[in-house]
Amino acid sequence: MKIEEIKVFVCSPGRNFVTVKVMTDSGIYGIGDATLNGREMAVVTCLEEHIAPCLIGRDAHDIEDIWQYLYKGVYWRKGPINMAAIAAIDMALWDIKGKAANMPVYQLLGGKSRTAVTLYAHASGDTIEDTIDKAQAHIDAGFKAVRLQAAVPGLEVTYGVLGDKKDYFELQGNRPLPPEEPWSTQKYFTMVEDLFKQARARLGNNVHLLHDVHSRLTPIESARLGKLLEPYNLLFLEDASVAENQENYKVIRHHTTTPLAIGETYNTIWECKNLIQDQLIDYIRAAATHAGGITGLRRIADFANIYNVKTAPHGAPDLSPICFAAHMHLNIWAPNFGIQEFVGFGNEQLNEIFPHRYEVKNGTVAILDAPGLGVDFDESAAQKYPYKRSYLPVSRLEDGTVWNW
Ligand code: GCO
Ligand code: MG
Repeated sequence: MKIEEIKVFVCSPGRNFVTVKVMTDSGIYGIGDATLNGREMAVVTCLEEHIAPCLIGRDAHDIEDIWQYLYKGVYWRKGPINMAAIAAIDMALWDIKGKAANMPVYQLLGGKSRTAVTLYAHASGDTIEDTIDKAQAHIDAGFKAVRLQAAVPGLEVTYGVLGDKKDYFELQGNRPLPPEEPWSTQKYFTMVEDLFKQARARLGNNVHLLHDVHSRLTPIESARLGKLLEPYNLLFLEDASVAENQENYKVIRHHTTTPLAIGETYNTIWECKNLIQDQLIDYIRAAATHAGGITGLRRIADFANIYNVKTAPHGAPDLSPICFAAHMHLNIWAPNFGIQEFVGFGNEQLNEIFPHRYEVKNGTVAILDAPGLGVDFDESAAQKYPYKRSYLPVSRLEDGTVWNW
């Protein structure tokens, strides 16, 4: 089954998505997600100019060989742009193999380890009360796990808090230049302890609570936060500090038993090898789109399994429904699956472009037995929503210093 053509699309149904379609001479095609928030067009160029020409005429069944060819063969290994491009090709090839075998991808990975995939929902509010109200609504809808984020009083904006926006899919289209957002660790600490104290008091102990710090703390501050939150029994504390230096997490781990999660920006196993091997984290959050596709993430999951680290794939709104589907297959298969982040299936435009039959019931997604990934891509619908340049915000301390993401 030869690869005949590789098409690349960028569309913006509220936010930008880069999609790859791999066409074969058998008539079967596969799709992949190559979205890299704020650097979309760099991935498009990588795919169109550098990757697509090398793949025409190759056997679409050779997933592993093509992955190695694009990873090792390029000389310039790793990196978010290259790995997002590899990821999209890889997902598309798994989609093709599944369709050719008339099987869902999870069957090709080794079959199912569970009957449904547990999700965690987001509750993000302008106030602590508002956040807890939103969490309660998710619990009432059947969710067993909720991530809590609340605006930090005294800061003009807090990243990830929705404010008056209906959902995340409205948020990003209007950032033609990176907005700058202030950060104060001191103000944050006052808020965050209250948030979890009040949440446990109102929501009880029968729900898993999570929190994302977006890497704003130094390791010793993260250690302090982990200790402070121990009484509230979090499922995990996410991205407390950056781990470019993986040793950072030794400082945090040494001081707290709050479970730690990291990895949504990772591109390969190398960025988390020591974190996993030294058992410095509990959940690895790498995403198929950013960590080399299903092939890349499968390797990370298997390695993590040896060290009791569970998977918790990134599920932000800047990953397309194709990535969501890829995660579903990995989540159904992985013996060490933990939990899947979930922010909803998005707006009407998004669902028109990426039709699928995945459904949420009681905070879980059931297995879908459609062949391949179980999601499609409508080219003409995508054309209605052209690319709009858009950036993530940049974080600064109150004195103007550029701060961590
Ligand atoms: C999450 C993430 C997102 C990211 C976003 C960046 O845990 O969902 O932290 O909010 O910031 O995906 O592109
Ligand atoms: Mg995060």
